[in-house]
Amino acid sequence: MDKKTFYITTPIYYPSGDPHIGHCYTTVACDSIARYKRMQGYDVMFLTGTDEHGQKIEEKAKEQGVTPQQYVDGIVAIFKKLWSYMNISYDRYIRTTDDYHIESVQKIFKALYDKGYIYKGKYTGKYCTPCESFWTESQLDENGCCPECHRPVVEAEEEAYFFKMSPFADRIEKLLLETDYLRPKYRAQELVNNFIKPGLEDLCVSRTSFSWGIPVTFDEKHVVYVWIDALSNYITALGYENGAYGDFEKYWPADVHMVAKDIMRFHAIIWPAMLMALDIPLPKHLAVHGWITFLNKKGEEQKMSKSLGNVVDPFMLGERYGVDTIRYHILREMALGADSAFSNEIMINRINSDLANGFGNLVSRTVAMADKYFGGTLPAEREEGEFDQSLIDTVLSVRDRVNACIDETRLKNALEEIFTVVDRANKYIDETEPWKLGKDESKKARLASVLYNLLEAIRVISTLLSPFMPSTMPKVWEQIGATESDATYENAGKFGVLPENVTVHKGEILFPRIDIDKEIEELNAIIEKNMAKAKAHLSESEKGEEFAPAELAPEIGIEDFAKADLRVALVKECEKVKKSKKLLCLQLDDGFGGRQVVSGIAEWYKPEDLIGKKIIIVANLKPAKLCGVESQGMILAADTPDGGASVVFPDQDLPCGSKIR
Ligand code: ME8
Repeated sequence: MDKKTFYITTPIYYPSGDPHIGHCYTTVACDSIARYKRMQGYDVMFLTGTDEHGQKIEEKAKEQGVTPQQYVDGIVAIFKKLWSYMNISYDRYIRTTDDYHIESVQKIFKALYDKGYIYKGKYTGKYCTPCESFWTESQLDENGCCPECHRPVVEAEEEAYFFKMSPFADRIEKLLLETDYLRPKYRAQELVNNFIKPGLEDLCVSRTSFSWGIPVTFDEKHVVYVWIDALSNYITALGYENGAYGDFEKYWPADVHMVAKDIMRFHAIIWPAMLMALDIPLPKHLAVHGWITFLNKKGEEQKMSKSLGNVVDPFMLGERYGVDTIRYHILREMALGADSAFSNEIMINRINSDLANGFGNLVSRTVAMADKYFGGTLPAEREEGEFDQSLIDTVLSVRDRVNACIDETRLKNALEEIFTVVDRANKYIDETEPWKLGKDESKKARLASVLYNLLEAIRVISTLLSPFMPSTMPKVWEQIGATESDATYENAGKFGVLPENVTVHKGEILFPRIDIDKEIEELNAIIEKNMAKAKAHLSESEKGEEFAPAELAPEIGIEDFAKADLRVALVKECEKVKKSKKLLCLQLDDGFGGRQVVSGIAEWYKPEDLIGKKIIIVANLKPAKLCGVESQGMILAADTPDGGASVVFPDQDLPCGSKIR
């Protein structure tokens, strides 16, 4: 018989900045469920990816003088590096710039149009005439002006396609209120009251004011706008309406979509409406979690934000405490649906109490005693005693209790259940006092039973913990003398799996205890430094815009740096690129016969500021077209605190073509 399937997805993240601990939460949560389901024998499809189109990406790329594709490629590489660092076992990674996704979205858009669910209308919004950009109310700056140039905006209209939502209102209301699609359920009523009762508004699904998107096939000046592109990923990644994969029949409907509350509405209302319109079965569950917020020293909860300098960097945490420890901590702290405050104190206390003193200590004490009293190998003689059955009962019931939590996406509770066995086993040590038994030759059989029962408890605990902490648990198995085949899901429901004369192996301390005062001092110093930096930039900035240095890119070797060929060049001519407020086109003497480079610095430099100056270029960059003009390279400029750019000039007159290393 075919294996049962299980399909789980994270949101596809915007590659508009470096990923942080918030992105890690959803991804680690889905990874743990995916691993658990694989352990249970399911054929799992775990999907994650990136949502790469839109005006914001187009703008950022322009600012940096690169193409949108080059821009997203750079950030996607960081996302993938983080996922590999965090041990994320995704089965597929979708990028909305992948050809097969584009093909499917175009077909989906056309199908909805042909069915009469998409129609052409007019989009009304706030328009900045000088920037030629539409903005939503929430994107405007604090004075209600354009967030880019800070000049007043006007109400304006643009032609756009809309998706008709009203035909699906009744079915969606039933889905939310009468099924267990939405988790936690208590959020359903607020969605119905806020969005369905007042009448479902049609959704704008195309734009003409920017071009970095999937073209509408039957009306090429339009690109598909945000949600039809993004939400479709869950089916296009399986091969819906494309030939790249043939997994739609096998895995759809999805078992779990997991998202944070910011995008709950889109997944609870718009996504079901789209699927209903396409006659596709609905996903089984939408699990919504809250925000990881940052708890500052005054005990106030803050949104994590780059400009406040309080973004928690998962690479830094992983290096200090270990990736599995961080995985455990974020999952253990957040209840489904609720926010969870991140603070260094909470994290270190949690690591010390649960991992160092709780589980780590259980393993090291048990293994050390087996080593000390029996030279590592338990004898065959046994003597049952008081407290054994109570421990065994707790061990034997835990798997079902964890299963129930996993099936309801309650990972915090799943970990709590596993730790009831850790606590029970530690209590069993206090009750049976093996150190006393060890001193009495006549109690050796009893001691062997006690240690065997403890090793069995650890085997079951570590098996059930392995989806959450995948790299540490094999080390536990090594220490307690278990093989991978002892540590299976099936065996997690049994007691007495290890051989009676099992041999333990003393090993490294799994979770070293952290000196909380010293550690907090160090971490607070890091955070204060970040905050001070962010603040200093704030006061420097004339416009009152917030600034914090961009996060460091991942480390590279000298050989990677050497691939970039940087040269000195002279600006001979320079002019603005027509139809663009941001781009300058420079004619350069590069020492090799000349070249043309386009750069997104027109807001800060007039052509005459640059003509006659020596600058530095990346000379071996693949040519790219910006606003239709070919650019053969890129000029070096630094970010300024107010969000501008400052061109780098050599401090002496160097010949054109001089190499920079
Ligand atoms: O919304 N705490 O992408 P996005 C917890 N592209 N989770 C957090 C978090 C925090 N502080 N910050 C981010 C988008 N997340 C769209 C989605 S899906 C078809 C399209 C996580 O990059 C959380 O999962 O803004 C949230 O839903 C997601 O990142 C938003 O990611």
